[in-house]
Amino acid sequence: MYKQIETVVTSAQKIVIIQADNPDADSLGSALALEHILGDLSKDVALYCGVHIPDYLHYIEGWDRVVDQLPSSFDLSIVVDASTYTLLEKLIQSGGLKRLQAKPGIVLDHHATVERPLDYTDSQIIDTTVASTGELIFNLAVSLGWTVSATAATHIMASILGDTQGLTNNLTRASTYRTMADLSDLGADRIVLEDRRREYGKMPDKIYRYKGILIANTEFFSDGQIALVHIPQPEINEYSPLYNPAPLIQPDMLQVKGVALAVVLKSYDDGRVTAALRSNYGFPICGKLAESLGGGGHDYASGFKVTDGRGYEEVKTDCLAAARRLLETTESGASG
Ligand SMILES: [Mn+2]
Repeated sequence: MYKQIETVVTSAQKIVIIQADNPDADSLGSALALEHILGDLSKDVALYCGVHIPDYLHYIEGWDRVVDQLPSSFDLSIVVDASTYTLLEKLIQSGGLKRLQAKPGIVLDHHATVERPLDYTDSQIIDTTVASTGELIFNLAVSLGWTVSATAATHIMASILGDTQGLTNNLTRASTYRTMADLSDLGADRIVLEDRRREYGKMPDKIYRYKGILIANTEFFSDGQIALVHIPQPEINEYSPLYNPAPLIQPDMLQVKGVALAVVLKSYDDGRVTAALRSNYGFPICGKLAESLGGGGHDYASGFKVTDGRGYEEVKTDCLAAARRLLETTESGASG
């Protein structure tokens, strides 16, 4: 497949890199790394994401080159860190997907659990053995002899640190450390990267106080195994532009004794309900739980979106019921 990717890239000049509607450090780091690697191959590279790159990712230099419009022309698209139509809704709504499908395409991803997989191209690498799509891109570049500059290496490092939560979750393998060492050799500096991330991750005092509200609003279910908090539209309006509420509260929810699963549900005025799911080590249920509600993701981190008219209360009930079933089949404390 690496050779097929090489052939497709070689015959293209204008390349657009596509991030799905849930940009994170991996998708952004992957897109920017590819921008540099392909730029060094003298390609013209454009970066697309249908949604705004969240503020907490602005420590990754180059985020402001990502735009929400496809370029007027391109020869090739590369979707990074996603392989499902479900996460390309903005592109579908804008008619952009048809333009993608009319040209050669590449899909680079590491998610195992996906609904409605992208099926318009056979040039796909879905590698579930890597920690992040950035790591996949690094392996691809090394294998094809493509230059990985210090800047590209830094972006790949950001992608790995993002998906592994700083090399602490189960996506981290021995090979991930080897890749991190290779990236260091190429000039990526983790200390500088972490310092920038901390600086950009600082919250306004208003958000610090909002965290207290979220803590007060957290409900516990199933003998304290499930922590759940609801963020309704007015709170999304007031706080989301300043800070993403889920990462603000979810790590603390998982630090409550007895909690296996942390659920953050957002409900919107248009009827949409979205969920961010995180679980503690030993409870690898997030991917399956999200899948049962039309979403997807990893064992310990996933999400879903309900747009079929079910209201918040109904989605909450369905999510809790599915979570209980999955927790019952998971031996407490079993190694993940
Ligand atoms: Mn990823």
